Amino acid sequence: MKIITSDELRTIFLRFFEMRGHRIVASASLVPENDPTLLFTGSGMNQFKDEFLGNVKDTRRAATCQKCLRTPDLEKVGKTSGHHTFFEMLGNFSFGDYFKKEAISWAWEFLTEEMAIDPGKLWVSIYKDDDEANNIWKGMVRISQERIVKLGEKENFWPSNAPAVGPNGPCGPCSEIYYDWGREYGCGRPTCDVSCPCGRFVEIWNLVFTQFNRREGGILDPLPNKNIDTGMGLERMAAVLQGVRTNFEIDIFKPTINAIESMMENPGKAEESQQYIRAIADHARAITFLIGDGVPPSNEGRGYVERMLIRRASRMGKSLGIDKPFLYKLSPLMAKVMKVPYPELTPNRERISRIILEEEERFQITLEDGTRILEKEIEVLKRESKDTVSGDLAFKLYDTYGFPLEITMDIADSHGLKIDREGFEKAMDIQRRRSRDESRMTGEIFAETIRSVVDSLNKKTEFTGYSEKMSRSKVMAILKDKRLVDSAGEGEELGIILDKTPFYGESGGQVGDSGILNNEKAGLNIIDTQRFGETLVHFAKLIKGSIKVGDEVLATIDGVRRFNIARNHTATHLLQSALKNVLGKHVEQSGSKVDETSLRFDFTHFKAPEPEKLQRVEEIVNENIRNGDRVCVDIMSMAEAKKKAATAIFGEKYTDMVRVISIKDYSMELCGGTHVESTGMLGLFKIISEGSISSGIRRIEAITGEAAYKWMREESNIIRHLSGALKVPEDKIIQQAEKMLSTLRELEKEVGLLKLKLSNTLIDEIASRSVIVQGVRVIAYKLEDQDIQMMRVTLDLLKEKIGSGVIVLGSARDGKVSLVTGVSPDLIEKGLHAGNIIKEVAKITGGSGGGRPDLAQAGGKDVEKLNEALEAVKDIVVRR
Ligand code: ALA
Repeated sequence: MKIITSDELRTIFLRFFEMRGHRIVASASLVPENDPTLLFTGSGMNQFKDEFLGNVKDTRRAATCQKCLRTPDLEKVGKTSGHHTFFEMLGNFSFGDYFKKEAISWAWEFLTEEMAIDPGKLWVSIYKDDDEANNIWKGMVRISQERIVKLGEKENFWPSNAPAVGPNGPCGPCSEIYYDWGREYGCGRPTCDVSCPCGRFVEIWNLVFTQFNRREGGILDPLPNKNIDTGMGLERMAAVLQGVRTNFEIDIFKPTINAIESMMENPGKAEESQQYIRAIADHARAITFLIGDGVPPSNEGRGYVERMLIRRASRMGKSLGIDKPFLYKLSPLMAKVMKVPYPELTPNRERISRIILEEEERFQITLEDGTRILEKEIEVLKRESKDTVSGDLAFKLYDTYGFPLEITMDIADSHGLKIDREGFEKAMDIQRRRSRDESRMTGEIFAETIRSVVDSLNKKTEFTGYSEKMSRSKVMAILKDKRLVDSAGEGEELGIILDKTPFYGESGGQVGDSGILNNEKAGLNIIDTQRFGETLVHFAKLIKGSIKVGDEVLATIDGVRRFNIARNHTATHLLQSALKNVLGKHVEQSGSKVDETSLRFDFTHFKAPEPEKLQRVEEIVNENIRNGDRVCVDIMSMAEAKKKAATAIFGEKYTDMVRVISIKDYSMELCGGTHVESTGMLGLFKIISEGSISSGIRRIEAITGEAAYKWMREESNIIRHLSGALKVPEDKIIQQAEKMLSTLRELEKEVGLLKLKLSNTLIDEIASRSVIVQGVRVIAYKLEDQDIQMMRVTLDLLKEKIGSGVIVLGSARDGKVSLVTGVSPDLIEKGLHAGNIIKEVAKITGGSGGGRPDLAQAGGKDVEKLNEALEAVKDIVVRR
């Protein structure tokens, strides 16, 4: 067997299948295209959904090396020889073309001839009922029957257990190929075979024979087109070919592992350290690729997984004695190792590294505080012989110190303790509610009590508001002051629960509806509607009459407000699609707020979008509005939604029905909100702000409909006024403003020059006129025809020049006297006061004034008396 590098392995694999009529297709992004429901691309077949379903027919055979990311085995990463988060999957695919015979014999040929693996080292497993595969392995390939292990649908069906538990859709039996490291590496038990987890056998290739379509009830219909989907773990195969026992010793990981060890002060060989080093190497690679594929760290979805990986690796680094940020140094290394298959990483390596560093720094700060708190608590728990960290503490660490639950779990785990997950979830729930209730008059205590009361009622409210603005409803419960009451009277503030209602309860970023409830006896204003599980509570004020449980009421929403909310909600869908279109597929919603006045949309993106791009986004949304596209609402199963949305029908099981909002071919979102029927109803869409709200997350605020129109009108009013004020036509405003600004700049320059001139000549001249009276330098000087501003400037310059002294400047202008006085700090200490001095001086000119000890100014009437007044300054200073 020859030693083969990972780069060679990829190339040889793809060539091998290219020679056999396969189209070589590039790896898809880790972020599944057009599929909001699937977190990451987790296998080679994800990108071929249309081909598998027979919707696209131009490719019959394909081969890929696919970047994959899976997190269910996160805990195992580093602890075993062959688990990863990020990994590469080599695969060959047949879409209604060749089937088992070719798939099996080519796999065998590739392994034993192309890779020259000793056939005596290979074992296979097949699905227990798959005689066809058994015959091919035995009859064609000529493997002895003892090396063909028959297993059940857990191991040898893909997706695993599909016949019994689903998901519905294409699936099939599979056959796995194992490499046998030898008896000496195993458990030694006589029963040890490919299904034994002892490590002797490693699964290197999974051949899936996608031949059934599963229907409800586990019925397997044969597919008209039989497909082949295979997946070979590149790292595992490379380990076999490079003769190393763990994936972390192959060429891809060596440089990273060495780099981590070189950062450690004592790179011992302890098993735990080794596990951490391996996990760090794994995570460093995953985050490098994730950021490369456009996923910045964040608090939701993909970004959250990434943040968790960074924090996990960061913390492990700390356990290894690496105290400073270090992960960011590993990503350029990874870019280098992977530059042949993924050249796109190279130009991005600095940027990726910077994002990681920023995240590491942020985490370092919180980690120290949080760990200290947790470890203290763990000490207490141990002393008390308890084994569970409370949910409240886990939540506090999450909320205040930014600890993902996984990290708290890891730390607790390393002390042999558990976490009260339920308690954590509960605390989390309360927090969500609290932040939502913040703005409500009722406040948090009321809100929390409402929740417990509502929960105890166990009454679901039917929501009729998708199609109706009004419904005849029955009062099921009335809440008053945190309690259930049977009836209520005029003026009271209440929570009303109805059997059915058109009022939308706040959720999915959309605010709750307002409106009225009434009947012959009563009238209630509904200020807000909130959702507590499946119960809707109307926050009401009883305006007239009285109400009791069992009453019939007419529930009517504020239709105009709802319409405006719907406009803004539909606008967020248009905005999301336009953002993806203009900025790229990495754009992912990370929050939104929709009410009747505006909408807010938070999304993942690294940098400020260029103004032209933002303008393009706005343009596209407005184009969609002008086209008056229909907004379609469909209810379907999650599986169907996934199928429509994209590649993700495999892997997970969903039974829930979901609501899908789609607009033509450009927008499809799972959404429970209320929308307009046609994009045209938005009228107009205007972005009013864009900015960053945290690293990698941007926020757009926008308005629609009348608000957008009014905003535009206001803008044009401003422009009209400006045009009037600047006395130029509207299209010349910018030019004129620029001209004025440049004039202003010139004037400022001139003023500066003048000041300079003053300081050079006049200031010297005035200072030379100073006299010393009783050790105090005094200047009393008349300036010719100066305004007060200029006098103040002169005073400042004089102060600077003489340092210690009393200065009085006077000037006559337009028949009036102006005076300014300054006293230096040392003389203030001796009791001199500018305000008092100027009062006396001003009096002589028939005026008055005053001010602070250091600076004062005054006015006088008698211009003739100015000289006399200035003459008096010396005496005044002496007297003081
Ligand atoms: N899709 C198959 C797997 O992921 C090949 O194992």
